[in-house]
Amino acid sequence: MEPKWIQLPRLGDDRGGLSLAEGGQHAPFEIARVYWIYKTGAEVARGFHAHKELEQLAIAISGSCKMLLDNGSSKVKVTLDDPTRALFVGPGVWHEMSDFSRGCVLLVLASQKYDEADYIRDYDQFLQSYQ
Ligand code: T46
Repeated sequence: MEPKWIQLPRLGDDRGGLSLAEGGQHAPFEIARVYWIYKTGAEVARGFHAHKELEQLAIAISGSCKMLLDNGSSKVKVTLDDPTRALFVGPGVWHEMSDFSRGCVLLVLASQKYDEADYIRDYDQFLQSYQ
């Protein structure tokens, strides 16, 4: 599968960087929730689920990590290491995050509030639905 990257505005100047994401413009959805993942050890892998409806943008605003994306037919592993570039993670995409650098902060903008019922956490069940 092809990863979908969204280039965010770079408004930095000689004082430092400044980037942004507006709902409905840079994010192709209205933003209902923002969360961030930090202090994850280099040996830790997390994710291991797909969402049924949730749309998300993931941005490594500090440091780097990798994300495996799997749509049931093909997989791709990408590196998030640029605070001006967002990865779109749509519904029906199994994702696994790994290789967190020291100090990595992964910011995620989500289209819906948290709902555990939207998660598919069993890989066989995911394949049954999306393969
Ligand atoms: C995703 C990837 C990229 C909440 O109660 N509210 C929330 O908004 C979130 C995000 C999580 N939680 C609870 C659910 C679990 O009991 O926090 C706990 C840890 O979440 P989880 O194990 O799902 O974390 P990750 O890193 O595996 O996955 C997270 C998001 O949950 C998920 O939607 O796509 O990051």
